[in-house]
Order: sequence, then structure tokens, then C-alpha cells
Amino acid sequence: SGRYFGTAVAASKLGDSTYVGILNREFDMVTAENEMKMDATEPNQNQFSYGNADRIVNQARGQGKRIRGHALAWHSQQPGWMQNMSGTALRNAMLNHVTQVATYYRGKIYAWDVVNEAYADGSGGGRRDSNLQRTGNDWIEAAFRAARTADPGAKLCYNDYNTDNWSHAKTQGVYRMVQDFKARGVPIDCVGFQAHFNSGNPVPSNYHTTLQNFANLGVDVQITELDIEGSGSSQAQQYQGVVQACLAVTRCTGITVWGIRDTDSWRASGTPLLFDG
Ligand code: 9MR
Repeated sequence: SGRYFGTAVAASKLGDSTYVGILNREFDMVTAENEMKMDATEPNQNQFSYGNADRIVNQARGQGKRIRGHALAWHSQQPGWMQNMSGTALRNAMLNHVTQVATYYRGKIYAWDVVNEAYADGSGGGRRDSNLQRTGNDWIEAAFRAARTADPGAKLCYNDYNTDNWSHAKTQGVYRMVQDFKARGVPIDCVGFQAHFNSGNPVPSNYHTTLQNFANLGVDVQITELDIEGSGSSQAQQYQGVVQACLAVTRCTGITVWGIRDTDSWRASGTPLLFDG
């Protein structure tokens, strides 16, 4: 169908037969929940570490599943050596990281979150302040160009949260960036919508509009980290709404939930996932 159903996976749980049983049965795509992040893959500058990421990649590929790579460049979960860098040194270190990791996994990744969470929350609609942003506004397109060169076969995605509601300034800011990238030939193939929902941040009624408007720019859209805190029919109806919004958009190519069982979730107390403990 060209649409895939994924989950975040933790390498530490691959010895849990209940977990692996559900993983193998229910999903055809996986994302490493933490193991491909910058702090995990480059703990010391220019010393790369792929052991835990490879455990996930090998398990998934052994089962014929696709892999979403998460994430090449992000203001958060940077290794200690990177956190205090700035200017040209940081820009070059970031580009080297993108190149090295995307090259190592070349040919094995269906889609990369090249840049994660670069827009600010609130009413401004602009970029988030970060050490990466302070290297210059072109850091995002530079990361995408480096990723394209390193792995021309991977779909390259921009991924963020609170971009689900079409009327929010952050959504509009990301939309304008993608529109600009497409107009100038910056290589971008997809936009990831994390989709972390709860009672204070419910699934918006205009979700389909958001997904369709981005798709109309000529990119795939993917729901990349779905979880919905709650229970019972209210929670189930919100899951249904997200799935229907995606299915109504031809270029909505995937839904990934952010873990398998409630007990696996980063928000376990909100019982936000599809399986109980
Ligand atoms: O689920 C991840 C959790 O185990 C980590 O402690 C956390 C650290 O930042 O990151 C969580 O995953 C995040 C994802 O990488 C990006 N979007 C938000 C997710 C939830 O915080």
C-alpha cells in the first residue's frame, strides 16, 4: 500500500519475548527511541558508536521491516562535547555527524529525521534558539544537503511536535520553511508530525487539513511519534481520528507509535499506547 505502521523500539527490550512478539507481529517499521541520537552515536567527537542502534537495525531488517532513522541533528540529547561548541566548529561538527551516521547506515534507512524540533513553541512561528541555530539560519538546509549526499536513497524528513493544528504559528512556520525549501531545491522529502497528544493538547479537528496542506507542497507526511494519553472510548476515538486523517491523505505514508505497551512509554502514567503492560 505504500503506507507503513511503525513503533519506537528500545534496544534494551529486545530480550523481552512478549515485547518482541508484539513487535514482530504488529509492525512493519521501527524507529530507535534513543539509540540513533547524537549522544548515542558520537559520544566522543569523531568516535562513533553504533552497537545499540545496530541491535535494533539488525532485528528489524531480519524481520523485513523498514527503519526510520531518528535523528541526525537536534538541539537536545547532544553529546557533552558538542553542547558547549559554537560557530564554525559546531557547524562542521554537526555536518560531520550527519555525513558519518547517514553514510554508515546508507541503504538501510527508509526515512531519516534529518533535523528534529528546530521551531519554537508559542505565537512567533520562528526558529527555536539553540547552539545549532546560532551557527546561522541555513543550518537546517546544510544538514539536509549533507544527508542527501551521504544517503541518496533515504527519504529526508523534518520532524517536530505541536505542528498538528493548522492554525498554530509553529505549524505555519514549518510550512513556510518546507515551501521555501521546495522552491529553492533544498532536498526535503517528508515532514514528520510527532503527534504527542493529551487532554491539554488533544488531536485537532483540522488535522487532516494540516497533513493535506503539507502534502500539497510535494512532500510525504508521516506521523512519527504517536501517543495519546487517556483511556477507553475517548482515547480510542482519538486514535481513530489520527488514522483516518492519515488515510485520507494519499501522501501520508506512515504512522509510528512511540512505543508498544503503556509500560514502555516515556509517559507511562498516561497509558498512551495501544497495548497494556
Ligand atoms: O522517548 C524518549 C525518551 O526515552 C528520552 O528520555 C527522551 C529524551 O529527550 O526522548 C524521548 O523521545 C523524544 C523524541 O526523541 C523526540 N520527540 C519527543 C520524544 C519524547 O520526549
